Amino acid sequence: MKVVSFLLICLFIMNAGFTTINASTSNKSHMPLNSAPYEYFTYQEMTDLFLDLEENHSNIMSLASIGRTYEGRDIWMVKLSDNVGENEDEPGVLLMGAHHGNEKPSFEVLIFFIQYMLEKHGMENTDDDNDGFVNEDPIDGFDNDGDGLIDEDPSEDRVREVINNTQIFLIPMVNPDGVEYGWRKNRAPNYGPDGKSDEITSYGVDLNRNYGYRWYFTYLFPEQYHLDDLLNDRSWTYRGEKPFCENETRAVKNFVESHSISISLSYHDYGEWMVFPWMHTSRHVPHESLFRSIGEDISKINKYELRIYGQYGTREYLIPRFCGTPGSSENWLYGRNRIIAYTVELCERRPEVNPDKVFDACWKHVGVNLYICERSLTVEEEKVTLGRTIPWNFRQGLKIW
Ligand SMILES: [Ca+2]
Ligand SMILES: [Ca+2]
Ligand SMILES: [Ca+2]
Ligand SMILES: [Ca+2]
Ligand SMILES: [Zn+2]
Repeated sequence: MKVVSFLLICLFIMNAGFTTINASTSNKSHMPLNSAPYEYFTYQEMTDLFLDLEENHSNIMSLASIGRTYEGRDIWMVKLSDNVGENEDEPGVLLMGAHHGNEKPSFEVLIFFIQYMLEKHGMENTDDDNDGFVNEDPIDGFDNDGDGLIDEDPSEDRVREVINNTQIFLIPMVNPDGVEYGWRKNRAPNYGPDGKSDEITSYGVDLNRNYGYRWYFTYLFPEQYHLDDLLNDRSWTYRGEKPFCENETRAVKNFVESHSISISLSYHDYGEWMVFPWMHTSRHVPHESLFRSIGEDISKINKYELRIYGQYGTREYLIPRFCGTPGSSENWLYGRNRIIAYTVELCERRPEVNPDKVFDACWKHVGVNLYICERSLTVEEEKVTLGRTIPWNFRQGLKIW
């Protein structure tokens, strides 16, 4: 049902976008009174869709389970690329959603993106807005042709080029148990904070605190990291007994370590802002200029604020500026694997139920995802040339590689 309606949705967004674009930044109104709340995919609907899409697009899409959750759900990974069955010498992009199960737009944008890519890959270049020009206004947040409409005629060739030249890996629901249960953490039982209790004391680990990078650093500054919460199995940010003790984070770890990834986005909601490492200290990352350059480019497309942890006057502070998120995926992706990794917080509120707002986030992030795929073609080289603007030594911080 959702597949069939995809084109209609596209048309709807575009039409909605055209009339409201100028007002949208200042428009504080919520959902129109008569509009039904947005219906997000369920895990089962997403699974059925992916099985269906794989069958119909097996040349450029493959579906694999990278692991199972505590409740036995497969953690699906979708790959989009030409020669999809082979591991080609093309840059890899990793897009993840729903580390937190109650952040539904984070998987919705990825499901939307997958459908968009498969649909457009097989299409001739099309004059989407019927103005006699073809592909004159790509999804980049700007009115490229000055006709008052934004992003109304994106390029089908662009989709083909991205699919032909990169390998896109998507894990839309890292935490399907949490999605189904409708909460932040996963659903594995806890036996006390250190696993030593005889009885179940609570359920769930915050998966975006369970990645194993600078895990023990938090003990140096317990108050700044809200260590009590990280260690309390009943809290929303409980990080688990040890790094990668959860099926979901281990599945991502094994996947990343067996694939070549250059850039990664992890979608969350909410707030309409983005961050990049470090997440455990306000000190600058070695590749800060590269992180800023890509982050600022993304910001032009989605108009989200790029927040910079280390930017705190002219001094560098060891402790985080605003609490930080030790154990987050970005910290480990960059710290251990040198992947240029961001968190993107979608939407203005949670839950976002206004269909216009959800569609708007989906549409913008088609542009963002296409952009980072394109940027992945040069990023390994940029890591060397633009790379380490900050000298890396013990005075600057702890040695990481
Ligand atoms: Ca077009
Ligand atoms: Ca056109
Ligand atoms: Ca335009
Ligand atoms: Ca545009
Ligand atoms: Zn989140």
